[in-house]
Amino acid sequence: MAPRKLVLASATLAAIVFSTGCTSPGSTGPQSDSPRSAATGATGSTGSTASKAPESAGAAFPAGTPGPDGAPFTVAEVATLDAPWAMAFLPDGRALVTLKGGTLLLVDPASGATQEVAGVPGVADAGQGGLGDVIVGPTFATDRRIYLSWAEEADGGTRAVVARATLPADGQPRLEGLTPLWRQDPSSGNAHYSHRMAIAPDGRHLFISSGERQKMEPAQDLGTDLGKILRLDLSGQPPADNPFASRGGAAARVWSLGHRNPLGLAFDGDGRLWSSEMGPQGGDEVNLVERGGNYGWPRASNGSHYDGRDIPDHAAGDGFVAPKASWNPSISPSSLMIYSGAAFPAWRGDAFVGALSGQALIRLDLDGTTATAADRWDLGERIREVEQGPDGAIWLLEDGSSGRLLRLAPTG
Ligand SMILES: [Ca+2]
Ligand SMILES: [Ca+2]
Repeated sequence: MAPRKLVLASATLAAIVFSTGCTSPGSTGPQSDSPRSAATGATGSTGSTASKAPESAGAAFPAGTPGPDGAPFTVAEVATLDAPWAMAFLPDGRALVTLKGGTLLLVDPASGATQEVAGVPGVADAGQGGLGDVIVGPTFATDRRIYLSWAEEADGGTRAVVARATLPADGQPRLEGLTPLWRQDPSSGNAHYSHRMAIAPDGRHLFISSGERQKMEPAQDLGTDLGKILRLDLSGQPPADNPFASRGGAAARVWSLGHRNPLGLAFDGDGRLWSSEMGPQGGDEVNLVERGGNYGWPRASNGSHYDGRDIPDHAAGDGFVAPKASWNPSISPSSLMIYSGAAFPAWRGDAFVGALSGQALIRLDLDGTTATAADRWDLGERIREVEQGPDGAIWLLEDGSSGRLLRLAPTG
């Protein structure tokens, strides 16, 4: 586990409470989306540094150590968190970080100091479910609005929920006015929620990835949310110009179908929507998400079923939209970020995928509508989230009960 030693940044140690939880990455299957260990070893970091001024603008970030061989970046460890799942930066430079167990943190990315945000709803923390994605609304500067997803108990199992809330600028960090916008229908077990969110560049449309809950065939059924990417307005209603709006019901929410477990969702600089999707045995995908497109699951996949049964590969003329990139064997793509920062100018417009079983950060060259796998940096840990910081640094969250928050900055 040499990479863990490489990235310890001593300047940050005082602000970090380390977990003693198991970090063995080999304890889950190669394509599992489950954390690498159960909910053991709570870090107890929340609130422990709440008295520290949450300022980061202009603050010095911790110095990093060299990244993997050939990487043009250093890696600095900023915090260690208990099963972090997603992060999003606020305009003031702080970051919101979700912990799968149901905690939302405000993190000072310079010191690693954390504050717990109150008012987070109860979550169904089991299997792949728990607190999920967090994004900052397009009008946050004026209305302080954020969007949150999580898994909740429901008749017949659990389901994903997406809600909006406000994060007041003053007082103790808290959510107010929590308003559910969408509940995944139907309910099911505790896997393949997806529940990743992205707001279109027009600032008016919320896209939600809704996994197929391991049910497979519903991904082809317009009558359910399962296996779809959905498009709603910011009040949760299906816009009249959605591709299947005239059919009403669940179909009216659908933007694209035939998805398995799309855990990454991001817009590029030209307004195209991309997703990263967990395939079955092999066949992980990066897709360009087109209006009304059918992405084939479970009828077409460049992978196969876990029991070895074949699934026809994507092929011209099969009626399905083929992935722009796919992986065999699996990498287990957890997250997707399209880079637009200044720190790595050569990578502007490129896509970055965090890999769970692949334990890597992967870069794809995006050129218009094509995507070409370009770099794969072995990080020695399951990568749960990839995000771009305000200064163009690349931020990662590791998976599991002692998942580190890492900052990747240009070398030299
Ligand atoms: Ca994010
Ligand atoms: Ca196949």
